[in-house]
Order: sequence, then C-alpha cells, then structure tokens
Amino acid sequence: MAKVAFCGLGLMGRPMAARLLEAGHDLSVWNRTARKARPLGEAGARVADTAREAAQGAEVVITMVADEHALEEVVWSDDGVAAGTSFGSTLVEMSTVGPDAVRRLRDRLPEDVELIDAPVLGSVPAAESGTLTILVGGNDGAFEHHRDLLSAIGRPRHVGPLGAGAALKLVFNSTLGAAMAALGEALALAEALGADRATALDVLEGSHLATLARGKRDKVESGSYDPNFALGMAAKDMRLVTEAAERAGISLEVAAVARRLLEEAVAAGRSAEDYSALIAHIAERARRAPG
Ligand code: NA7
Repeated sequence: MAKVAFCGLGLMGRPMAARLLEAGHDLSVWNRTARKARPLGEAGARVADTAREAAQGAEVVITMVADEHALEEVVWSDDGVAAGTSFGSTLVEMSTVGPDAVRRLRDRLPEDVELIDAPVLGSVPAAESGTLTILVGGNDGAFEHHRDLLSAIGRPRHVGPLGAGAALKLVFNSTLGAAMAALGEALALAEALGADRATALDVLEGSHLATLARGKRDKVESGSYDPNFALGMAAKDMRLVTEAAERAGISLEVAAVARRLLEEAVAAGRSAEDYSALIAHIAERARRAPG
C-alpha cells in the first residue's frame, strides 16, 4: 500500500480520499478550510496543517482543487506541495484546470518529481461509489505504476502523454454547458408556448438530451438545486474551454454562449447551486425578455 497525500477535500476530493483510505493506503490529507478534513481524520487519515506537511514523505501527492489559481497556490505557496515533495515522488493532478496549467506545472516542478494529469468524469455519486472515469495523461511507465492506486478512486484510462487527460476533460465538459443551456431553452420554450412542464419533461426524456432531462428532472421539478456539480465550476470549465480554443486558434460559438449564460447565473448568485440551476436562470431570463 502506498503513502499518499491528498490535497483538496471539496465535494469531489473528500469522497475520493475516503476511497483511498478504505482501500488501505497510508493517507495524509490537507484542505484549506480545515474542518472539511475532520471526517477523514476520524476515519484514520493523518490531518496535516499545510499542504507541504501532507506531501512530506508521500510517494504520491494528489491535488483536487477548484481551478488553476487554486492549484497554483496549493503547489507553489511557501507551505505548498512543492516544498514538501521528495525525490522520486509523483504528483497526480486531478482537478479540472486545462492542459496549459499542467504544462506550467511540469515546467516548474523539479525533474525528479513525476507528474501525471488525471482529471475525472462523473460527479459526487460516482466519486462515492468509485466509478469515476479517470483520464490519465503521462508516460506509459507512470500510468502503469499508479494504475492500482487510481483504481481505488475510479476507472483509470491512459489517454496520451502529459496534458492529454486535461485536454480531453475540456473536450468532455465543452458539451455539458451547451447541453444544459439547450435543455433550459427547451423548457423555457415549453413555458412560453403554454405546454405543461411535466409533459414537456416526459417528451424531452425521449430526445437527444434524454440523460440530462431524466437526471435533472427532480431538481427542475422541486426547484431545489443541491449541487452534485456546482454551477460555478461549470462556468469555470466553459471559461477554460473557450480560452483553450482561442489559444488553439479556433472559435467555438455555442461554447461561448454557454459560458456567457453560466457567468450570468454566477452573477445572479447561483454559483454554489447545481449546474442544472442554469435551467432556472434561463427560464427567469426568458420571462424577463421583451415581448
Ligand atoms: P469544491 O467542492 O468547490 O472544492 C474545491 C476545493 O478547492 C476545496 O477543497 C477548496 O478548499 C479548494 N480551493 C479552492 N480555492 C483554493 C485556494 N485558493 N487555495 C487552496 N485550496 C483552494 O469543488 P469540487 O470538489 O466539486 O471540484 C474539484 C475539482 O474537480 C474542480 O476542478 C472541478 O471542476 C472538478 P476550501 O474547502 O474552499 O477551503
């Protein structure tokens, strides 16, 4: 069993770290807001005061934080991960931060620290049940070496060299904002045309958006958007998608609109709600529209 440090115990990080503990790994944990680490401490993990302390002596350090700015802070601050990593250890970056942030990390990390990017597909229920898909970028040897460890968290799939996991995560997430916006517009249209919402949802469950319509139906009908995947994170992802596209020299029109709608919903105070609250935001927007 490996000596592992897990930094970032948010909605996703906490259940992922819990699975490593249950699998028998020797686990140190750290989170900026210390109280979130307590349940893991009670379950047997060592709770560190700083990311540096968590990383000290660990063979593998996992980061699972909000975005590229959080990652920068967690790795490079005086008490950060980089100050604690030792020769031959591996940093496994699992947040959604895009390939550029992974490249910047590689450029600054010492050569004797291995880096793999391993963002995940799936939200809290999949994190709890260990059924996340893990998109791993890195060399063959590093992937094989860490396959068993990652299998405690989900289903690792080697998708290419360093940065390939982060890139494919953006490819995957580019569809989420657009699909949710399309579902929101379909329901806004149903309302505007006087169609019954429950019947509209029944019909949409037979559409190309079936999985989304079915999966988010309870939230839409109850109007209560407890987060499985926070809207603020979806807005951040669509920002990363459009920025990556721009740097690659292409323009993505639908993604740009989805980003704008999500950012509007954040400005309207919906950041901590589930990203399906975009449906409610679009409905409100449609009701306000002239005419
Ligand atoms: P959460 O539940 O919002 O958790 C975010 C985590 O990132 C949480 O541990 C935060 O610590 C941490 N964070 C955020 N900013 C910072 C800074 N500046 N320094 C240190 N730590 C920070 O998100 P999820 O768990 O749903 O998602 C995590 C990633 O997976 C994200 O990239 C998603 O897009 C996919 P806090 O508890 O606020 O102190």
